[in-house]
Amino acid sequence: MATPVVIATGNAHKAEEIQALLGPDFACRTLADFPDAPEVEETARTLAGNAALKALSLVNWLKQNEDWNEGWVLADDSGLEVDALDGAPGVRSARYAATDSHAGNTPDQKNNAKLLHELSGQRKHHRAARFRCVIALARAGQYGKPEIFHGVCEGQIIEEPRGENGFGYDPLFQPEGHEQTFGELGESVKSQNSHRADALRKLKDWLVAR
Ligand code: ITT
Repeated sequence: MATPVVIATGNAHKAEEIQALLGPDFACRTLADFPDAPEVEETARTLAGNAALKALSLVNWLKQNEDWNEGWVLADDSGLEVDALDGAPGVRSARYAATDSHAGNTPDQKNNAKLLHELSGQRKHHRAARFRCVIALARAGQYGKPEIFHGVCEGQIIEEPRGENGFGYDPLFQPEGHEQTFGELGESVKSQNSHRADALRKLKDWLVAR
């Protein structure tokens, strides 16, 4: 029987990628299946801190409101790190274009436009960047510390968006070893090479080894 996993995300693209990467041995639900679960404010200073916050708050909510004790709760906090911008947008990737530091997520298009603006005039060799993904995995129904898995994908930021696939900064990110962006390359390449794939490979190895 497939292992139940509740993914603590409101980002449908991210959820789809995680479901595809985990494969048929895992039966995934997302926050879309629990519309009353509260939104978690991402107040931590690191991706790992925010991933743990999102996972543990959903464990608590599911236990108290749905009497949910089955399987795992998984949260992904991810972002883009650009060398020429001292690691920005980093932990603020989802709200990079916001002017108010407490504002919620800003649209991908605005975040991408701000990134290009900040990098204008920077030559190719100054546009090195990487996606990072941190996944927190907690046992449903238990309040213990979650297991943390890190994934990374190196690449560079191109000068104008290309491609319609994926989400977020994908049309601007050219992974190492490719001439096209994740926006152009599509799921089959992203599911092998991405920061999320890297973190989820480690998670699956950990589940098999325990
Ligand atoms: P949840 O917190 O509900 O999971 P979110 O979109 O707010 O969804 P994060 O706080 O982890 O997720 O922010 C991640 C942001 O980083 C995301 O909105 C994108 O802008 C960017 N990002 C992360 N992974 C990405 C990917 O695979 N491709 C493109 N952009 C990505």
